[in-house]
Amino acid sequence: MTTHFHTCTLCEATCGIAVTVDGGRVLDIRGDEDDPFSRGYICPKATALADLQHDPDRLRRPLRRAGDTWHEVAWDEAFDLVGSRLREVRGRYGADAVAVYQGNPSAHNLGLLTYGQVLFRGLGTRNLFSATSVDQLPQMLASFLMLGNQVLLPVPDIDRTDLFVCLGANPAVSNGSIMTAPNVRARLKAIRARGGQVVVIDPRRTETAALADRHLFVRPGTDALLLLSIVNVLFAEDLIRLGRLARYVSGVDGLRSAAENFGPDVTFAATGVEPDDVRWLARSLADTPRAVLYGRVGTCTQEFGGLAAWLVLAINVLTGHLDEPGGPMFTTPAVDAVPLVAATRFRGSLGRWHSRVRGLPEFGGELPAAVLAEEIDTPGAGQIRALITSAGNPVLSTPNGARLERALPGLDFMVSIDPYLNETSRFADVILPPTVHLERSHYELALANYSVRNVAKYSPPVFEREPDQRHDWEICVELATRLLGRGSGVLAGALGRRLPPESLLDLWLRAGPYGLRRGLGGLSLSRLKKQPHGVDLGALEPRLPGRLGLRHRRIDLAPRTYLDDLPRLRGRLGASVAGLVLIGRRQLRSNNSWMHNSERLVKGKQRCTLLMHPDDAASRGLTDGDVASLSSAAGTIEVPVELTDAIMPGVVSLPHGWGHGRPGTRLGVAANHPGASINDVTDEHFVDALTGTAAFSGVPVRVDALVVNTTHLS
Ligand SMILES: Nc1nc2c(c(=O)[nH]1)N[C@H]1C(S)=C(S)[C@@H](COP(=O)(O)OP(=O)(O)OC[C@H]3O[C@@H](n4cnc5c(=O)[nH]c(N)nc54)[C@H](O)[C@@H]3O)O[C@H]1N2
Ligand SMILES: Nc1nc2c(c(=O)[nH]1)N[C@H]1C(S)=C(S)[C@@H](COP(=O)(O)OP(=O)(O)OC[C@H]3O[C@@H](n4cnc5c(=O)[nH]c(N)nc54)[C@H](O)[C@@H]3O)O[C@H]1N2
Ligand code: SF4
Ligand SMILES: [Mo]
Repeated sequence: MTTHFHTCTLCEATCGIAVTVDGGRVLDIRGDEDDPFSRGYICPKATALADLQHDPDRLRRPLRRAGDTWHEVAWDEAFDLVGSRLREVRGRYGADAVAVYQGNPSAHNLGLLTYGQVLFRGLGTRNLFSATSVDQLPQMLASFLMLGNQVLLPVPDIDRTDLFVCLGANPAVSNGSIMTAPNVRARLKAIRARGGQVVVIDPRRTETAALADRHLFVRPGTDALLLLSIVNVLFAEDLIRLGRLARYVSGVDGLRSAAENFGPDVTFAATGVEPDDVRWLARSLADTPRAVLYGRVGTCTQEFGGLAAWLVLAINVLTGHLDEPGGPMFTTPAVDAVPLVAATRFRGSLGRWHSRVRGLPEFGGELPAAVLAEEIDTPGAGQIRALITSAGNPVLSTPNGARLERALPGLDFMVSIDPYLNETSRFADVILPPTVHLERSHYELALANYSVRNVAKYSPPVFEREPDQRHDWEICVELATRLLGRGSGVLAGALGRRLPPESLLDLWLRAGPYGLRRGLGGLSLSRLKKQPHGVDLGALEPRLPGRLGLRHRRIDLAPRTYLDDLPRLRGRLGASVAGLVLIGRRQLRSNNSWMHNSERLVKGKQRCTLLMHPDDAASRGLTDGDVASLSSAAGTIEVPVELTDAIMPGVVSLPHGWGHGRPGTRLGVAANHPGASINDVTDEHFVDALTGTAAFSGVPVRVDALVVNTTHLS
């Protein structure tokens, strides 16, 4: 029996785990008490890593399709097949004919963040897609346009703040996002224990609201209006306090005039937030020395997500909180992404090209996932003919996944790099299954940049992989050598052989802020290996103006891109909202679309329910537990209704990532707890027109009692 220390990477909290192993099986997974950051905390999902490890449904060798059946093939055969078919498509139709979708787990995967990018970016396709455009894109755009670097994202200094205003996030359940903070519930409680306040602004009185001093309902999709009113009050009441960074701030007057006609009395009808509450919010943010306005996925994935993300950052600047203790701060990570991308195109870009069918803009080299289906199913020059999915399940995760599902069989070729035969990968011609968490080493390359303390941790694999298993990065290197032509393909191959991701990590650690430059005791991979619980590198420190970079030595409060989008927002003021709108929610025992094959996570009562206010239910003849039809412009699904007054009247909420009842998958447990996919109802045409980000919040829907009333639920 041995105990290994590793990291749970199912969500962004990245808790340290202690994994006890006996005879090749996980006996037990606990929180690692000696991890200086997570201190023994884990949520119920961590133990499900054992189910992932031992899941009989998990693929370990490549699968090749023959009609409706699959057979295992050797790796070389699979690589050669994928290589030749993709080369064929590229040869005939050009580089853009091969699309890529990179999903959420890529963010935690050292191999995908290194050699994955060599392959996917190296393909040179304009049809690059990822979870970014169904998630944090607006926040990255704000950092790019206002601070000059899309990866320079501020993190709430939650451990020192005295006012945490939480907009469109539910960290008590999501465990924090762009705020890596193990045991965020304890950190939220500590704010109140030290006399501070937590305020939640959300169309649902959430689990986070239950820990807060105040909760305010806001109508879905109207955050930008609410925020503009806060800006309006800050100027009207002379509450602007630029503080230390004043001389770097530009665009103050532009922002003042932008907010001029959006006073709290004007926006009230649309947002539902009382003018007095808006004034109270503005004054509290201005008058609390250590305060932060934190906006997350609910503010991004909506019709005005771009504007909302701009205004969140702008308000933090106007009130003098940016880069101050207790405010939104910047990390000093051991491997620092900011200088790594500062000189490159990864610094940020918007609209360098547009999607072929609908003309939505490129961002950071990618197109919005909302156009993926139409780019496949709309004939003509430039049509997508082949698709690579890597660590993504876009059939369940992207708006109108049902259309994508209908489009995928029309591809000439599809390959999925994924450990499961799931809702998306079942359409592939070849599935290349990588090793999973406990079979590989881990360093949190990306998310350590967004952590509430500076931390670094390296974990070796818990299990030795079987000889015929491949890591993600090895799969990517093999494909790169077959696809990227002589120059970069050979280079990728040579690099991969000589410099596995760990070696790159070592170089970056040594060159980083705690590396050898800081003297002989600096961080390196071998040093980290001697600290299996990780190292704490201290609290966040003020980093501006240094981090603004030489090309952008200012904080721009009024970028043209946003000012030009304001007329669209003004149009929203008068728009009447009749009927119901749909929002999403996350659940503690659920992790996006892919952990429902763990019995311990799905057991118990059905969780894929539609939350509805009792008044809305009564007027439709619905009672608790009834199955109703939920329909939108995009489609219709059937869902059980759960009544609660914790949701705003006129709003209904369904979690995402369900809908496992599809034929042809190999997910034995999930198939018994299928639920319905919210993304069969979300609408690929309902996006933030500025950024192309999917608008999952505020989708107009109808809910009707089913004629045949199935009152009993399994
Ligand atoms: N309606 C609605 N839709 C949403 C959201 C919402 O709030 N509402 N949220 C959006 C957000 S924020 C996100 S991030 C996306 C997430 O959606 P996706 O990007 O699709 O990611 P997941 O659903 O997590 O699916 C992960 C896939 O990767 C596979 N996988 C797991 N680990 C690995 C690995 O190490 N390597 C490889 N190669 N594969 C692996 C899994 O089997 C699974 O197929 O969903 C979005 N969709
Ligand atoms: N347990 C669990 N944890 C997760 C995940 C998971 O699937 N399960 N997914 C991970 C991922 S990929 C991500 S990106 C993070 C996301 O982490 P969070 O950003 O915390 O996301 P959610 O928990 O979805 O919270 C979004 C909140 O926005 C609210 N909301 C919806 N529409 C609006 C609106 O228009 N305005 C406002 N103000 N609020 C609105 C919703 O009611 C919800 O409470 O969570 C991560 N952690
Ligand atoms: S909060 Fe839960 S899922 Fe997230 S990293 Fe920690 S243990 Fe894993
Ligand atoms: Mo996400």
